[in-house]
Amino acid sequence: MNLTQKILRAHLVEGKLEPGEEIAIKIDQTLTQDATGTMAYLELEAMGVPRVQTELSVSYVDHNTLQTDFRNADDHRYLQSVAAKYGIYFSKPGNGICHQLHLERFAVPGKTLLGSDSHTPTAGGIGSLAIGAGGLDVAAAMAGEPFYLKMPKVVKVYLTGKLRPFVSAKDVILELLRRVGVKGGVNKVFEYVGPGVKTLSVPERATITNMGTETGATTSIFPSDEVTKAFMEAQGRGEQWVPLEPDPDAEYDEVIEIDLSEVEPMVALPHSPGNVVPVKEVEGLKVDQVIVGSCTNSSLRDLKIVANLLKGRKVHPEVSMALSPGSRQVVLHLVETGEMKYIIQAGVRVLENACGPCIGMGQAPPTNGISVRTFNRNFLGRSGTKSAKVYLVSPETAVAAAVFGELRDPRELGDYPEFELPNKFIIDDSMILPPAENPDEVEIIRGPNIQPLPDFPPLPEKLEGEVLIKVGDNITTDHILPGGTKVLPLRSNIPEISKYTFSVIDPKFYKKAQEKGGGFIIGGDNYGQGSSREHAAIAPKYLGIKAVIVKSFARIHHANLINFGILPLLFANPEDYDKIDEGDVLELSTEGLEEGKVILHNKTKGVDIELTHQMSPREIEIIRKGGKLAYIREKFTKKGD
Ligand code: MIC
Ligand code: SF4
Repeated sequence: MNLTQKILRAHLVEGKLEPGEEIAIKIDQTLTQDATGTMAYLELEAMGVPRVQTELSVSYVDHNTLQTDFRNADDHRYLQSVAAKYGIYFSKPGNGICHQLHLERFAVPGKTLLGSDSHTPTAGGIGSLAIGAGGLDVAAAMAGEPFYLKMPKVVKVYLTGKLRPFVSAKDVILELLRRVGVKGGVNKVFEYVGPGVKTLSVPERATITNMGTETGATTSIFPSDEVTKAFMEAQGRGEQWVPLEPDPDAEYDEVIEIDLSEVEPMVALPHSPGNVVPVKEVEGLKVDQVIVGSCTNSSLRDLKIVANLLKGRKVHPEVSMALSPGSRQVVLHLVETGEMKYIIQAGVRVLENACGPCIGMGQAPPTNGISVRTFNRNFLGRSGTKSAKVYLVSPETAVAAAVFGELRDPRELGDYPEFELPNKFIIDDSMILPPAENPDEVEIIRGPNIQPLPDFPPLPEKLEGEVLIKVGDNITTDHILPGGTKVLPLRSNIPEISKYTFSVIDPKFYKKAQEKGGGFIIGGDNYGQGSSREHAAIAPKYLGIKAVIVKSFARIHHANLINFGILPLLFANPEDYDKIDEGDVLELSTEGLEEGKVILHNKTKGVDIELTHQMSPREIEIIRKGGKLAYIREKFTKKGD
């Protein structure tokens, strides 16, 4: 068996481990972050279980930390009180980014982790089977429900050789993205094996599994070996280490080979992480802004290289360089070794240990600005400036851009600095609060911006309405519902946040949806790629969207649509996409769902179009009930009878 099959087998609750089959697995650990967490905990409360049923659940606060008014702070207080009551660890704002922290302090090889954030696979760097999901699925896992997914294909990524100086893990995942694109990983797991594995440290492996998300993959995973053991010992968690590797004769569905010694410095061009070319091809591009950070590249390894490359150098006069470190542990080390001094001396703007600019919380680039970032996403408008162009690179290439004022091959910086990672990390968990010992005494604190989740009725037999928007391929959840300083604080208030639905593409969408009383969305391939934010399903649902009809879906968004009772339908013949325009009136009956065939009648054009779907019988049952909350409530009520 391969590694993925081994972990899945050990956690299998239902189904067969055959690609495409629906399986259910037991979840050992969960994580949430604040931007998806408030909704997830409102859902958990609605399920009526008194304490979480997992081995470990952690609630992190890292996204909404700007606190420009009461709303973020109210959410933090709500999250802290829910965590205390329900048996969840709470990581305070300022402690760091959820994925970096989970890797440092909690992730365990061989365990399953479900997180309400699409970059949960970061923990795959330590050998955990870590999957991103919508908040409702994570809430259900906390309540003890298994997690359902389509058994993915397992791709062997065979690594040989060793990275050369100035080429790092980010370049490896950019190279994979160059080869497979942003939908090349849908319903697949990338399992990294081969002699090259041992040349990569755990944080480097985590950079690769983190950004594997951008291929659409279910997750990515590395074996747990001596390197993993040393990392866990240095984190004071040696006793949690277990060895884990695929059997020597393990079988895989596909094979990709990467010779690490041949990887070049790479860059993802605007506006997709899949637009990858070697840095050499865009050399000389003038740069306005450089930012290092995000859950992809903010480990101690990454910031040490940044500090040592900046030593004795200055940020170019026409460049603004910022840094958002991954965790307090990382910063404490940089302070202790004096490396933080090189960063400050160079003229870097040091920010809080949080997601920050990665999700548009501050540091928006200037008009038409060129921004070079070590992040994982460069979707249109995500930086906060719609006319800006964001380029994704490694920490090494970011420093070169900051120093030269233009994109350059980082090897032009001269000698690659020597640096060492500590045998013992500085461990200070004082910003991680354990759950309350007397949960009954804890009162949950809700601010005025925290609105209960609206109730959605069961699916009607007949759906009729207008096409409110027709979009193309690779529409991201940032298109459907953006992040940023204005919208993110509304994550616990569906009526308010729904006003921003599709605002990046069509600012009139909200008004139109209101006037028409809802309707349909038409899209192309890979609809809903990117984030796990279930708000990209809840807000359209709230506005009366009945069905989304596309050529293909991204995994998490497909699940979120079902969870909130929006029909996810597919064109049986992709060319029928051309037979529908915005403004057309459509009509369909949901009778044929169980048979997998739905006939759509385009009343405006007078044509019938054949549709299909990828929902399992269980998912059809959920959608018929109006969503997963209603489905679970019913299940728990039955259990209680
Ligand atoms: C992102 O990187 O897009 C986010 C913000 O972390 C999201 C979660 C969210 O929208 O809250 C993700 O990746 O799932
Ligand atoms: Fe935070 Fe950015 Fe990572 Fe999302 S991708 S979890 S916003 S750092």
